[in-house]
Amino acid sequence: MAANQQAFPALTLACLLSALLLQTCGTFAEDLTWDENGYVLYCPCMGRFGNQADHFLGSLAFAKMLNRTLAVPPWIVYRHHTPPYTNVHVPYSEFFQLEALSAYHRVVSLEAFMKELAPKYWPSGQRNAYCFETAAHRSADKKSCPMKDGNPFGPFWDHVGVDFDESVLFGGISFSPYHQPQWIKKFPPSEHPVLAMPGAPAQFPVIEEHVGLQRYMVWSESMVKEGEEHITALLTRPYVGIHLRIGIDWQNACKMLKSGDAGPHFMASPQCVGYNRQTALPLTMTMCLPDLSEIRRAIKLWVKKTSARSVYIATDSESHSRDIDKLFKGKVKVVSLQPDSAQIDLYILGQADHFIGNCVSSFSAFVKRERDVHGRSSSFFGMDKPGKVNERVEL
Ligand code: GFB
Repeated sequence: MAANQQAFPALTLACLLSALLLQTCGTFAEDLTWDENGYVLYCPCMGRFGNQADHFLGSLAFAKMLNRTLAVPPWIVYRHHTPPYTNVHVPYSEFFQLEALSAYHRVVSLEAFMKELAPKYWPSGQRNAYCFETAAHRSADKKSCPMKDGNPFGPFWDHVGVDFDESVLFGGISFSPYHQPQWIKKFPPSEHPVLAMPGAPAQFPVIEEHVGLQRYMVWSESMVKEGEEHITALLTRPYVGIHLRIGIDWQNACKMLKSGDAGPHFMASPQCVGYNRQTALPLTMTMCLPDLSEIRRAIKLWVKKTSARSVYIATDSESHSRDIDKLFKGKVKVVSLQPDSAQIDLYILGQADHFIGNCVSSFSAFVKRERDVHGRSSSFFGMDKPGKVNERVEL
């Protein structure tokens, strides 16, 4: 992937023109100007893409709540099974348009912040870390934020060239709007210009109020081009896209449901059982880990309902394409790619005429949110109508 950390040639030209007229592109122009309202920096150090995306939406909302510019971090991609096994840090703009975020709030890429602004306004020696007291208690001296302890923390801050000097601890506040006045009072930007945190200042999963921020996550031109090329080459519309999250780590995670260690709110499940704990619908094992008969049932149902001519299978494991193929006796094309980029799967699922996702997976949740923004239909394995228990088996 081409590193496109902060160079927006086409955009820069557009900005130059509009800057002459409107002076609107401050955040994206080559020469960044310092925001006196301060910045929020964080490491997307929990989970893989879907988890990081949930956290990103909450962090964006948090930065807006404090009226600080968000330094948008790169995505952390893990290579647990591929040499050299080190993490890759993919600039946000490689997958999504950074500039599209500014319709909601002021942003700058973390890479541009470090290159253009940090040397002058946040120099070494003045780099404070901010964390909960409880987090600091886990460190060796019990009073330092564990900013660089272990993977992915250390490699992340090393990637952007940051060492921390002092720790500022806080407690008794959360990232919710309820505590906005306390944040502002505790950390005025004049004294605390850069709030750098070990993790995202956000909840997981994303809270209901922030789900709609997905509209500002717009695929980059190169992702659209690549995704559309795959769709044209492989699929005939209408097509149903399915997400099979069935690999070994997922089987282990769903065991918690079976053993009763998890309630209806388990990872991304609020997206289908509802966000209110009091009124949440039951979360079944089929919704977490659909077996082959449920996979076949749901696909058959939605292929029939949408008169689909092809099925796209995205999976973390086995595609079951032969079994699915048999269902339609060659009348429906069944396609599965083995993309090394999860984002291509996400793109293709987002564009499907209907999507069947996994209720508990934040990878599916990304697709569901994007489809909701564009008014496209989605269902889940084990739940044909989101927010409604399956009453009978429709075929
Ligand atoms: O995205 P993610 O946070 O979703 O993590 P969950 C799952 C990762 O597995 C994705 C790969 O980011 C991909 O790298 N993956 C899963 C897939 N499904 C697909 C697929 O259909 N196609 C492709 N190409 N890749 C959480 C994890 O996963 O599950 C946590 O973030 C933890 O670390 C937990 O493992 C149990 O919410 O599904």
